[in-house]
Amino acid sequence: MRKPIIAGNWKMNKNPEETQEFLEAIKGKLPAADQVESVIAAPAIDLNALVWFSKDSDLKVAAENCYFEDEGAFTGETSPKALSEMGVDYVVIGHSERRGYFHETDEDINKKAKAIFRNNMLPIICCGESLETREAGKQTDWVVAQIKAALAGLTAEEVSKSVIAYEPIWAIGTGKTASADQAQEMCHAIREAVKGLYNEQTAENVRIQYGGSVKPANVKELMAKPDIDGGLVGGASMVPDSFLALVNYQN
Ligand code: G2H
Repeated sequence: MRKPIIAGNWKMNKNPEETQEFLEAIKGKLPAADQVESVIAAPAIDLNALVWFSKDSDLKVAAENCYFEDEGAFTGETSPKALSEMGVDYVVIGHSERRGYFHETDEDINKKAKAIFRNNMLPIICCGESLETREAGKQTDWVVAQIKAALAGLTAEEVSKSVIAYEPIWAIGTGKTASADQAQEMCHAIREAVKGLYNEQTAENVRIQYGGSVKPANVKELMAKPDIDGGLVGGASMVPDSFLALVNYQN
């Protein structure tokens, strides 16, 4: 059985003080870690507070990005080695905002996935099509190609532990959620692609999230779908009560 994984993605929001206030508000209210994995992906400047909180709670911590080299003369980048040493669990890679605004390529994302495993963390690998691609009916080929490129050279064992987040670009921050059926259809296609690239067991193990305007009102319906194992949530993860409603969706 795959464990559900609900991850907040704060994007470029919250300073360390606001992070502390958020953590105070969710203290003692997260679901047990053996039921649901609760994760927050936060800006690098907030990670220290989250890691300290996570030591004594069921929260897991994600960075929103990292570089693919461990250290060196790369001004302004974040070292995956340093993230791992400070206690970060996951790194989100390939978010459509990084691909779009910062020109991240499939090759960069693949190198980052390898760097994350090399440093004993796990990737949350984002994929998703634009409205134009969906309207042309090419969404499945597009997303499968992104996944194939991101996973190139990873072992079955690594892919088994990975998280893939399907986020249709047209549903991000727009209030337009893909229907639960549309989300399920693509998450199933991703699992089938993993089966073709690796094997049945790897496909059964890999966890696939849906992202794009997930909120307390639609999380249950999405999570009821057989191939949706979690959510990557932006806007609705930034208010403590809303984040708590999402991670406690089973109650
Ligand atoms: C998609 C998502 C979080 P939102 O980017 O990754 O954001 O839930 O605000 O659509």
